[in-house]
Amino acid sequence: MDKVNYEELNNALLIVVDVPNLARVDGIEGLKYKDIMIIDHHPKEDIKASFSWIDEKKSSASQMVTELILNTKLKMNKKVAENLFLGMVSDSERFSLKNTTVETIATLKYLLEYSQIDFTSLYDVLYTRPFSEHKFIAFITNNLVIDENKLGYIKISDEDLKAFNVDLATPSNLINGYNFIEELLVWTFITEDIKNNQYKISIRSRGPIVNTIASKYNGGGHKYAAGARVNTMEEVDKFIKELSDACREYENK
Ligand SMILES: [Mn+2]
Repeated sequence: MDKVNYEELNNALLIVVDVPNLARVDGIEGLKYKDIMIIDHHPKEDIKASFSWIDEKKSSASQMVTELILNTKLKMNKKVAENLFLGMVSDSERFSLKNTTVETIATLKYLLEYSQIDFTSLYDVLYTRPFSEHKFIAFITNNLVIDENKLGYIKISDEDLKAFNVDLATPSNLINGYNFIEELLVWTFITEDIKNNQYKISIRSRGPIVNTIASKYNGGGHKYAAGARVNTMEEVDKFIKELSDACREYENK
């Protein structure tokens, strides 16, 4: 994000996009804001705002911002159009997630016609990666434990991250890649965050609702795509058991 000199700001309006908890809003330490506006497609959580546009039926906040611009006198330049395209593609996992609708595609068509951006070249930005990261994917695949309730989980240590030269954000960026595996109902990557002495958890589901479980472990998110953070391995194991139980209940229904 652009660096802002907060000292110069009086009565700032904080526009929060694509995140429902204040603790997860990046880069606002020291900012004195007078009011908040929300544009989001996550279920509402703790942020209090005078104006909220929250719509869980939208596939991405980028889709919402695109619609806002295209339906008002706001303008977008090429860079903005490119970023909105990338946001729409990545947040919907290339228009494959359940909240992708005909409206999403209509907005996309409108965006591409309006901006005339070279969109197929932009996939390079999203998907080109070093071979070491590909080897890390193989590591996850080889070490993912799948239990009798169709829960897949892996505990990734800081050493593992270092061995593959990837960072703490990498596992959560890769988790959608396990979306079409028959043997998995829910899968979770638990990554050691050595700096904060915590475990960062990403969760995806093809059945049970998981954000309610995540919310018990300092997290939240969408029904089928959520995240959490815990401090001890005991909590991690408790969390894994709870997810596994949810899988069993789902299968028994
Ligand atoms: Mn989003």
